[in-house]
Amino acid sequence: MTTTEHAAAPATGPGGAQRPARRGPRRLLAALAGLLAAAVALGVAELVAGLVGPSSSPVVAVGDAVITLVPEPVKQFAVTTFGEDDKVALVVGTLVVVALYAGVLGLVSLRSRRLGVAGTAVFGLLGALAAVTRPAGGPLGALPSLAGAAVGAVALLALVRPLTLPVPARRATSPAGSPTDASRRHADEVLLDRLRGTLAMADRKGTGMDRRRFFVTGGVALGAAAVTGGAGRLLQRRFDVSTARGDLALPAPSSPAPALPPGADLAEQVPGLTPLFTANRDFYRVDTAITVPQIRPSEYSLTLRGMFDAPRTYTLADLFDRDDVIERDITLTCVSNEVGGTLASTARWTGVPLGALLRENGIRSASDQLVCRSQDGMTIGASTRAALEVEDAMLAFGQNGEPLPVEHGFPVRMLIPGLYGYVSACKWLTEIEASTYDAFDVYWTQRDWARQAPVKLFSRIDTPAPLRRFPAGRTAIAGVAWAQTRGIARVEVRIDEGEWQEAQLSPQVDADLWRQWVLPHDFAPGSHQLTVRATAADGEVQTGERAAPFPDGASGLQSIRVIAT
Ligand SMILES: Nc1nc2c(c(=O)[nH]1)N[C@H]1C(S)=C(S)[C@@H](COP(=O)(O)O)O[C@H]1N2
Ligand SMILES: [Mo]
Repeated sequence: MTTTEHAAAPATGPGGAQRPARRGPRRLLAALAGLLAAAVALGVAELVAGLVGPSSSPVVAVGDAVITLVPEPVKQFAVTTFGEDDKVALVVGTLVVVALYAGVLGLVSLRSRRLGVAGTAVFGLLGALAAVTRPAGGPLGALPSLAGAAVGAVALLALVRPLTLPVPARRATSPAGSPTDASRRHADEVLLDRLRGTLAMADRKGTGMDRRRFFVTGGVALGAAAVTGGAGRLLQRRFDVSTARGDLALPAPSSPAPALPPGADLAEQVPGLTPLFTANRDFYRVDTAITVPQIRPSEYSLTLRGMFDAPRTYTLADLFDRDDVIERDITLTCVSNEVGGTLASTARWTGVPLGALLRENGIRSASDQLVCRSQDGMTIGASTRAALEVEDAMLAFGQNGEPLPVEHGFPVRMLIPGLYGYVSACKWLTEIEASTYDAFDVYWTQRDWARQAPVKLFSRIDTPAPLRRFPAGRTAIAGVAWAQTRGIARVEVRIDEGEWQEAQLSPQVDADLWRQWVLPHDFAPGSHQLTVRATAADGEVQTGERAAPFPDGASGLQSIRVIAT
């Protein structure tokens, strides 16, 4: 800048001239100052997180901490309201809270810069605390929040300053000997101000503001926020393991999955029916990870410890090179799945038999719980007995012929058919501790979910969709049903108050795989009530008794109204 700030101000004309501030706009600008300072702080924090690691980003760390701390009902509300976008909702929510706080800090800073700086420091300390206390977080995790807060405080001061200039400063005119328009305009302004009653307009502290300087500083702040934030995001990509995942070749299973008979997938004929296998990108996802753990295959290790005679540690190559690699078709279900819900998917999994691995390490019979730990600090408590006895329980590294997708646990997760995911399917699995239920409360049991939770007998109508109009006449009613480890024997549908009618089933391939069912029906025009129920191979008939997902899985029959026109 070649001119002084005071000379520059009048040159911008009426809007930019320094004048005693009216309170309204000044407060607005102060709030904006707070927001811009917060943007700078978050940008700088992202930049430093680009060096330290994505989970140290304050937004992520605070979001993670919120997930850990919020009461279970709130979490369930979030999952039912936002579904798989729950984490997006959380991040947006976190940002809204940050924005409100920042706006208030801006206003506070008008009165007291010291308070403004203190408020920024609190903000940084909270972020740092959240990052350091994350299970995967070390002391370096504090850096992004602290650096962000420090730069944010400087930005806040720089932005608030032009809003709180002492009024007498207005009288300083342009540098010596410039009898310009500007100074004349300035003089006019002073006169005008007097006419308007300057004293009445200036606020109690007698301060004025320099809007032009505010907006210039604001522009710089915004640019800095965008550049640091963008660069931080780019740097964070270094931690991404998708390339390493792409380079990985799965071992051929010594025991492949059973061949499917031709036409096994009824969805090929029935539009709207769930496919027999879920494409990896469509596989439901439930976890507490805001940033997905990125584990390099070369750095992966699985540690066994606790109640074993001779526990060892496995690399990914150790697991890949075993000669007992299996491939199995298994449906995975979430305990939060409601009656009629879609939190279940099916894949062809490749992995190592869990029971064999536990036995060869000498698991002790006194262990009744496996505490499975993931790289991001999740603990999942699986029944030792189920792990040893359920056929096809495995440590999976392949999903539908590819390495596990990063969101689904790359490089290794656990699967125990017949148990809900929260008591079996630990993703990003790095440690199995043979323990007991008495000795250790895992994440979900700390939140009062049941210790043991077998998947309940379930059936669902996929088509016709509830309340959607479809042409009267012959239409397939169809859906899926599962009774894991036992298999589905029968699915029946009741139309209005009629008799239960038996549906056709997809071939029984594996008891752990869901079965599709189809019942063609001639629909008379009008609205109809459809109800579905399944029977398991052991004779259990699906109960009509309603239970909510908490604490051990939903039950009840799905009944929907459909409209033929
Ligand atoms: N590390 C980790 N593993 C986890 C979870 C989690 O939050 N973290 N969620 C569990 C739950 S509740 C379910 S239902 C399954 C979901 O697996 P998916 O996301 O691959 O469908 O993963 C389980 N494994
Ligand atoms: Mo789940």
